[in-house]
Amino acid sequence: MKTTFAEIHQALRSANRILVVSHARPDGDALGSTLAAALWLRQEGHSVTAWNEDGVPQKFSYLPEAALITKPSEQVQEFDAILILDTATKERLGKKVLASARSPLWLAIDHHVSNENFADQNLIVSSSPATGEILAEGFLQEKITMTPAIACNLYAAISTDTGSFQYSSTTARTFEIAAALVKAGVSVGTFSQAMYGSQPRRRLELLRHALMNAKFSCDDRIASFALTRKDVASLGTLPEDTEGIIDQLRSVEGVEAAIFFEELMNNQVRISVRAKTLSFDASSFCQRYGGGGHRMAAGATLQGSIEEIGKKVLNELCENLK
Ligand SMILES: [Mn+2]
Repeated sequence: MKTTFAEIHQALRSANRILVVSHARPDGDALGSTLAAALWLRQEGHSVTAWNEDGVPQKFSYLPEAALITKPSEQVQEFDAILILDTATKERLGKKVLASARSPLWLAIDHHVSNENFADQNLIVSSSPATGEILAEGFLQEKITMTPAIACNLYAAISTDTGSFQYSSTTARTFEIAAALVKAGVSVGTFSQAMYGSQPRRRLELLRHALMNAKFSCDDRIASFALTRKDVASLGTLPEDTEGIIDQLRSVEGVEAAIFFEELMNNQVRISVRAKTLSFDASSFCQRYGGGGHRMAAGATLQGSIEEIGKKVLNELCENLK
């Protein structure tokens, strides 16, 4: 069922125990939205639990009240409602979350165009650049008090999912909402420094490796980079380090699509695909491999060796660009 923010707010009023969750391998939008929603519901007097399958990666420890998010409990836990944020499919919540969370009422707020509307009530705004923006819009409509902690989490959600307000999904409304968040207490300079100016050196080593090994194909319209499990071991890379590396490849003049191949266990390869212009749709390209995401940023997981998948996907991507 489709719904509005006001209806979700209404449905949550009678719920005492509420679980707020988002997708596994969380990004800034997933975590910022989870924390903003958890803080909002706590301030309305609910008993709030916030989980993420993978907890909070260290690089997101700058988010105010980040410690509110824990990994799911081992035992099954009953809730009156589950609020799911930024998550296109049920499976993306992760196995442990799905095994432990029980509730008669599932509510979802998301902006993925590939969202499967799997909850009982679904507020999906695919034109929105971030789930954090849909939440902020709802908070403004419903006159919900935004504390500085709530505002910072929403600002981080929007800033990270728009590539610092650069992607074409960024609208005048995005800046109006950002302005409202700054008025509510975000210190732009200090907070941006925490978000983008405090990378571990380990990540720079990965970037160095990526730039040394970048490949250009399809008449230099595609830039790609592969990371093997051997590379991960020698560089000491953590899963959270890889995000954003691909954007360096996309930023090269003439490149229309960038792709990152990451070797996983069990002969699987994860691909992350980025588009530069609206003429190539990364989400529909990834859907042919069972993945999805957004027009400009999408991903999928494939079965096979990294060499074999690299060749196949690069060929099909080049075909797609023509
Ligand atoms: Mn998002």
